[in-house]
Amino acid sequence: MMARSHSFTHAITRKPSVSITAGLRAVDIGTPDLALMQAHHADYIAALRSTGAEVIELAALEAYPDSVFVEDTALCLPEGAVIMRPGAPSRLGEAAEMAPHLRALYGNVVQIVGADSFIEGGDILMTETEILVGRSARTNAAGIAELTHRVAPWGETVREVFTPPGVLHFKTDCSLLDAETILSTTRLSASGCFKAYRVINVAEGEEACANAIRFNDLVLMPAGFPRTRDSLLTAGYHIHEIGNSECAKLDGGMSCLSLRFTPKP
Ligand code: CIR
Repeated sequence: MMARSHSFTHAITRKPSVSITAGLRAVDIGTPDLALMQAHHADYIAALRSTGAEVIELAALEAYPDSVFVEDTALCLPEGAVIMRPGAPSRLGEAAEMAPHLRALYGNVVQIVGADSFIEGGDILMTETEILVGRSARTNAAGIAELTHRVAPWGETVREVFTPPGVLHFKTDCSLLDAETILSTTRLSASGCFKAYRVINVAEGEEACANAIRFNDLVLMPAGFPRTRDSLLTAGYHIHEIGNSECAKLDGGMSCLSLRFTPKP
């Protein structure tokens, strides 16, 4: 059986725009260098392709500085896709830009539409059995309630979980490694939200590498976190490190750069 949470035939990415220098950031630690970000992005796409998956590269959208972070625009499930309603006003229009690309691949595409509903893909972790969603500055109770309602006909269950204070997205602090295992910061796993899973905590001081992705046989993680990398290697994962210095200036990591899915026409 296909592991729905990490076996994928497709991914969608979007090229970074020149306007990326105006991207949102919680704390200003510098302006991203576009050329270096493009080089990291190319490495990321090559790693996804090396697993045999088809990667659809969308054109840059200058009107949306954060549009390289496509994960926030949709949730791709085995049964269909859900178009999100990003809580950052400057990002709201990115969801409509993604919708036609998913409609071309999926028979079932539904949309979060409530005027008060806000939800971003970075706050959602799909596992083999459930969909975990953390409330954040971008995702509110109405957004979670609407997601719950939209995916119920597909037999999907949504569980609301805790997002550590001051963290942009729930998934800034965790990733799925396989059907049973989650990589997490201690500040998140201490909340007890992963009791049903095996948890590997990132090394102390390496919290910025908790946002990784399992994509087919690979785990893509940001470069520069040797203690966590070594513990994942010891646990038997195939690690591929990608430079993330420029996305990190905009609070972005491995998961935000793609939508990963197996389309169901
Ligand atoms: C933002 O603040 O929306 C972007 N600068 C970063 C988005 C990162 N997205 C993600 O982790 N899913």
